[in-house]
Amino acid sequence: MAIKKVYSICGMCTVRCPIEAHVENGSCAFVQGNPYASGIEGAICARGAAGLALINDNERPQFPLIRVGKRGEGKWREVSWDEALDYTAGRLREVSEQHGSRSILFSDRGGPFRDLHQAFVRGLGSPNYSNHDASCARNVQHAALSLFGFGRKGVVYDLKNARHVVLQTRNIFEAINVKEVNDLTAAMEDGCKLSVIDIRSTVSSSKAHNFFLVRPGSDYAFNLAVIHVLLNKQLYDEEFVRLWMQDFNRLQEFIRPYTPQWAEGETGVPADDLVSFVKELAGARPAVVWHPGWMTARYRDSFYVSRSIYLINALLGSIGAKGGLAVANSPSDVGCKGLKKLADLFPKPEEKRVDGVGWRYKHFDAGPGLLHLAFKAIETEDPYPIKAYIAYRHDPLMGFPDPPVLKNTFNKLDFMLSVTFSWSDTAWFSDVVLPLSPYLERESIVACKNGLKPYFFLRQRAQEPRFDSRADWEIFTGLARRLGMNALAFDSIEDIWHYQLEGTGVAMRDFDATGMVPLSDGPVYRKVHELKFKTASGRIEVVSEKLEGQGLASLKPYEAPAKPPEGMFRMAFGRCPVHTQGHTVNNRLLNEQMAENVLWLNKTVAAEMKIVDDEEVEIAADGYVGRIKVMLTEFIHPEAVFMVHGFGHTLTVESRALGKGVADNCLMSKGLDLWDPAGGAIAMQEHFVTVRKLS
Ligand SMILES: Nc1nc2c(c(=O)[nH]1)N[C@H]1C(S)=C(S)[C@@H](COP(=O)(O)OP(=O)(O)OC[C@H]3O[C@@H](n4cnc5c(=O)[nH]c(N)nc54)[C@H](O)[C@@H]3O)O[C@H]1N2
Ligand SMILES: Nc1nc2c(c(=O)[nH]1)N[C@H]1C(S)=C(S)[C@@H](COP(=O)(O)OP(=O)(O)OC[C@H]3O[C@@H](n4cnc5c(=O)[nH]c(N)nc54)[C@H](O)[C@@H]3O)O[C@H]1N2
Ligand code: SF4
Ligand SMILES: [Mo]
Repeated sequence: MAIKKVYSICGMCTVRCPIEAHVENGSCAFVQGNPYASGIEGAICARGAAGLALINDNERPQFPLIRVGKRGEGKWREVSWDEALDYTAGRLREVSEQHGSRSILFSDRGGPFRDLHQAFVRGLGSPNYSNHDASCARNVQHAALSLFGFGRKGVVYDLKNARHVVLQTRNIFEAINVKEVNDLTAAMEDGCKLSVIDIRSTVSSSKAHNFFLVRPGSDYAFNLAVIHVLLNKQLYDEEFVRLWMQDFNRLQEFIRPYTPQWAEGETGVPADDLVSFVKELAGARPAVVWHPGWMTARYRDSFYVSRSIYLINALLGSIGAKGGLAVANSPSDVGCKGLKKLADLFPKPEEKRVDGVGWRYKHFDAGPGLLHLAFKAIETEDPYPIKAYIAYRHDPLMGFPDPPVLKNTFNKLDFMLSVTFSWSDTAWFSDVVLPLSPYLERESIVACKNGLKPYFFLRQRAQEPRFDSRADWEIFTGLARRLGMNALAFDSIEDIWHYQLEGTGVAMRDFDATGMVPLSDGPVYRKVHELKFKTASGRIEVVSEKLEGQGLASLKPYEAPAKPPEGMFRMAFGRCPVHTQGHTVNNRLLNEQMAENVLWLNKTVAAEMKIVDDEEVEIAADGYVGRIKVMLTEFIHPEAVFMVHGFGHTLTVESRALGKGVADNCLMSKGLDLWDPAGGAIAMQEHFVTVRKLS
């Protein structure tokens, strides 16, 4: 039988690896990584391989739905697309007329397809385009901005050429990005060293040359001591510092008290071990990647941890270096024209953002703002009311703390829409659910990946939708047409692609061979004196005017994390290799791999509590009580318990996920108010729980 190969982009997680889908008789039969993509070479992770189970899943929204019962009651009317889009457009128009277009809030997932959604929100006339990142990487983003003037994606982790990689709050071999895994594995085969700093052992730590098990929340102490050793023992890159570090003397002064001996008392890592580690790092510089972290919405000082990591990389001369945090090239950096932006179809709204970003909080990135502050504004109507909310590819009732409080907030809305390909608590709570075709059944706008070798890439439909679902471009152009946003009312995806590619010199047929169009012949590195920072001084700013202007410290003195109250544990969380957040738990293949989460508990502590391995216990915090099995290990810090995020589903429409395990975000009462004014993100690991033996 003839097999058709379709080059596309995985959508099982936010990484979006290039893939090759094999299609037989119009059905997708097999998926693998795109063999032509560097660092992928045919590879895919378990979740990517389970993409077929997603399209074959009958337990996902199959038709447009309009709520008939109370919010969250799960009573729906199945409607045609015409009715759903007419109804949605009508409700959005009503809100706009009554409260102004600014009263519509949209939350998205960051990434290469956001231009279409940003265009839609601009077309609506609202400044309130937001995303999930206040619950993910905002602290890293803001740390990069405060030091370099550009965001975290202004550099790439050149793992392939690194000689020493440090992972701190980053579990690369389980929280997967296929290219990163492959590049790091290849580098390690060539002698690259790996050091891991975590509160528990992971697959990453099991492969590491150095593993530091630190007290939860003490990372800043560890890093300050590293800087202390680098400076005190003159191990840093003097040329880089002379060229690029502004206010270096302020760092020298600040770091004096933070000796390795002092840090030992905070982190539990012996001072001598830390000193030898720093010497190893200095020996490998500048080909060092100390990863600044990804899911860093954890502590009140996570922003300063990320800042300290970037400073360490700078001291090692690894910013911009081959094998370090090399500069990510955009198309214009390699002499090409970038994609024409759909957002430019409409003027930028002049209205202030409802979350205060850009005016009340001048030090934050206005791009997607801070969603938890927009949620707060729904409640307070300060500075103005928000009356409609569109959750696109977003499940804040699982991805943000304290769902009961958030539901109350959502109850103040006149209209709530969810666009999604799987059920979620947020979709269940919405007024309209528009079923998105899963990625193998839809095409997306052309995407651009900045990097050492920037390229354009394309998501193409591998098969027709099994149900009455649609692609996002179909949904948003359909709404645009009904709302009189004519510029965005494209008739076909080809029209959108042609618009985007205008002036780039790239044609659609250029994607045929591999699904990707590289914009440079090979990787392009900058020499150290060619670096460019977008700060006022043009250098890396140890002291940030923007932070200081808001009354915030650039170099924050260390404050030890709170000790868990007697009989309680700090609630820690993270990922596992076979699930993506909460949205794959009901996937048949992945559910077979891991159906429920367990509670990691320190063995010695468990023995004192007479809890044995695999026993079911009660976990509770502030009125929320759950039951979960324990997994005992000596390799977790005794102050913490840990669980994989995304479990504890309660929707009856998801039979495989229903009632399995516990949802970590339910254990974070009042957590929406716990956020860092310097970094902007929510601090989700500042919560304590009790664990009780049942019998
Ligand atoms: N398989 C899989 N891969 C994914 C995802 C997924 O859902 N599944 N999601 C993607 C997304 S959106 C993201 S943001 C990334 C997240 O990627 P990561 O941030 O690497 O993933 P996490 O597992 O959240 O956290 C990493 C580690 O932080 C540790 N940790 C917790 N508290 C502390 C602490 O106080 N100090 C230190 N040093 N370590 C601590 C945890 O034990 C965990 O091992 O993964 C991406 N890749
Ligand atoms: N307590 C706690 N909270 C967390 C975390 C944690 O570890 N613990 N992790 C945080 C992190 S790192 C992140 S990134 C966020 C993630 O938070 P979310 O972005 O909300 O999580 P997802 O489950 O990836 O996606 C949400 C919904 O989008 C739908 N979806 C997935 N892909 C697509 C798509 O391509 N298009 C559309 N329209 N819909 C899609 C899914 O069906 C799912 O219902 O959560 C954060 N919140
Ligand atoms: S890391 Fe896995 S799930 Fe995520 S995009 Fe890549 S293949 Fe897909
Ligand atoms: Mo994330």
